[in-house]
Amino acid sequence: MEVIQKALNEALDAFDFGAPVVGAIRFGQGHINDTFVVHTQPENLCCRRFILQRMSPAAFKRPDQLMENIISVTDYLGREIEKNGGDRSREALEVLRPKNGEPFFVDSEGGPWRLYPFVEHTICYQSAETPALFAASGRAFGRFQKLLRDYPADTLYETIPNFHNTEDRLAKLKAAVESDPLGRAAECQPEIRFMLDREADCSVALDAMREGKLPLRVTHNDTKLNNVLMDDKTGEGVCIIDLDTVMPGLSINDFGDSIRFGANHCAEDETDLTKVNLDLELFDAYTRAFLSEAGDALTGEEIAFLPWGAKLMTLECGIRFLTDYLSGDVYFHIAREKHNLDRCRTQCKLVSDMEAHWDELKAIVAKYH
Ligand code: ADP
Ligand code: GN1
Ligand code: MG
Repeated sequence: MEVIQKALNEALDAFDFGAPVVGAIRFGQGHINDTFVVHTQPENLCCRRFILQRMSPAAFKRPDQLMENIISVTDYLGREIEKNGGDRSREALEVLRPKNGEPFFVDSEGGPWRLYPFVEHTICYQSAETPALFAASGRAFGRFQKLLRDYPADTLYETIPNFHNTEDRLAKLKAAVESDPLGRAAECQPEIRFMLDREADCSVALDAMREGKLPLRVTHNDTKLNNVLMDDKTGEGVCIIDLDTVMPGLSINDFGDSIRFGANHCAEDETDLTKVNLDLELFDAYTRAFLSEAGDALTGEEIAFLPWGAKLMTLECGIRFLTDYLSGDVYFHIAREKHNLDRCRTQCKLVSDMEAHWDELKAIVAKYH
């Protein structure tokens, strides 16, 4: 935190908050950006809050392109939401420009900062406490996909090239094992073997895409439960956030990443693997809810591939955590030693569970097809 205090102060100066700033503190549990909640105190009014974020330089090489994507997508979503009678100020993110009128601010160290209004009266859950809550997130992500159905995909920049290219992710793991810069590979042999044993799986969705069975669509690509804000009274999904990776992708990956993170009762970094289990009731609730919104926009083949989305997003995320551990934790934020290795292990356990329940996953999807 101290390291970026100076940059944070510069960013606080760069934006017009419309009232005196009374504090800025670290916020949320994202693994990528540096996120702060800014409190302001307008005269005679309640405190107004904002989300100020330094976009991760490790993840995003072209913040200019990234912000162009986000501004354009949020404008589009806002218009669609309005057309459907919704409240765009609550249901779509709004980019607030710095005083210089640019889409984002660059601090003296080169760090890119952006500002959003804080979406109030919402809760950001870190785990799916009930099937009803998980279903609400499924409807929200399904609706998001539906709303962007006609968005011109070819106008979007690829903010992280090969983001969900699982073959490429495995190749990067192999390279990290080979170079092993910190000598960590020896202790990760079971996890490395687990990934290598599933090399053929890494091509399943990509092959289907290359064969024309799975179309490229505008997708979110990071559909964790904590990337949707839920209404604190009704429990319904209000606003999809974390739009850094909205770009052309596969619908099954948006479905799958939600399942990876949410269809269990443990944290992503749980160290007691006996607690890490796929919950079929949660899988069922999410599948039904996601398809109730996105179903009409998807082809039968895409729907049939949904279990693969779940397994591949989980496998791929495990591969990414392991690669980052071997590389010295340069990408995902960590809070303790071996954090990325712990995260990798939960993903392996969930993949094994999905394999053990494969026929049930297919049957649940078929039920709602
Ligand atoms: P990361 O890429 O690091 O995950 P996010 O954009 O997801 O960054 O933001 C991190 C966290 O900040 C979110 O999980 C959520 O808790 C909170 N957050 C982000 N944007 C908003 C917003 N506009 N209103 C309220 N909370 C937000
Ligand atoms: C990151 O940004 P956040 O914390 O919502 C990551 C996802 C991973 C996830 C694992 C841009 O998501 O791809 O699946 O961590 N986002 C990026 O928890 O790499
Ligand atoms: Mg996030």
